[in-house]
Amino acid sequence: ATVGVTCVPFSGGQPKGGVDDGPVEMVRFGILDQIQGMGYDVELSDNMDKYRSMRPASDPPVDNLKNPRYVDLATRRVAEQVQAHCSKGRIAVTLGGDHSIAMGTLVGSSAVYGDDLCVVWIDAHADINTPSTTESGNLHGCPLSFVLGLCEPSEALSTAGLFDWIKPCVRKDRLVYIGLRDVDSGEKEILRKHGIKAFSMHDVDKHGIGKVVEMALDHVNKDRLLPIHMSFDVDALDPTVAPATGTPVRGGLTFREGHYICEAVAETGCLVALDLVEVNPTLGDPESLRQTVAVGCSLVRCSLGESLL
Ligand code: DIR
Ligand code: MN
Ligand code: MN
Ligand code: MN
Repeated sequence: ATVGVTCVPFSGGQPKGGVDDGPVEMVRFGILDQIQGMGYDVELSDNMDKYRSMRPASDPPVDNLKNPRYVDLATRRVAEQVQAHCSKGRIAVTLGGDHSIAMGTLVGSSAVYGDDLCVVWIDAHADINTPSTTESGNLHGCPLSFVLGLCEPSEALSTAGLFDWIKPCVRKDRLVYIGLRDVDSGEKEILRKHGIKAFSMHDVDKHGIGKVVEMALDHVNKDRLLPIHMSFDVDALDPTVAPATGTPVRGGLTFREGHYICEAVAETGCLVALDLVEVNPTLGDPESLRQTVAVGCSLVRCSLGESLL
């Protein structure tokens, strides 16, 4: 089997620099050799430096959204690169970068797998703000509203010609969350209104991770036959496990709980795309950095089946 890796050194979806160095550090840590060492062929998307040079000279907010042109350009490129991998039957692994890049990864994978695509979103946050509900204006808090088609029409965005290439491409009943613990009130309303299934840290405490993952997969993929796109924000893990990330929230997944999710998804044999995002090597001391990069790489390997016997 072949893994198609796309490195996305991109930080335009949120205000902190450094998250664009996440993929660089993961590659330096040896993730590509590690995947190859597991017996996969690895195909690397070309020219990752292009992402850095895509930043427009002028990019004022539109509808409160920050860096909208930069995010539009970068995510559109991500979509092309992920679609190219998926259409060749490769498992598309995308290393971020902030979570806004999931607009691109989901457009890319769904272009190939269509309505069948199941999305398993592992995060402390719901990332489902719309351009009208977002308080921060950071697009890494918004990717799901775009791909689910939940954004209200915006004259400002359409006049600027932004994000008009993103059509609703993920079904609401094929999205499930694990790890939530910091959800904005506007987002809670969206989850309720659309009946989107979410397992918070409360549910993990209550049922245990084994049961939660089983219920989550039952919800989106009862017979374990549909293709799965897992989008893993490293801030889903507890900050003691993954400290080097932009918006850490206490009370997260343990090292084992995070790995269990990846192992269980690997066990289905249905994984077609994986995002590993929000590793920010510039936040914290050298040991926090090493620990976070190492855990990010380890989650990728486990999702590809490293711990299966
Ligand atoms: C918040 C934080 N809901 C926002 N989101 C984060 O800015 O929309 N996502 N940190 O990862
Ligand atoms: Mn998050
Ligand atoms: Mn356009
Ligand atoms: Mn996120």
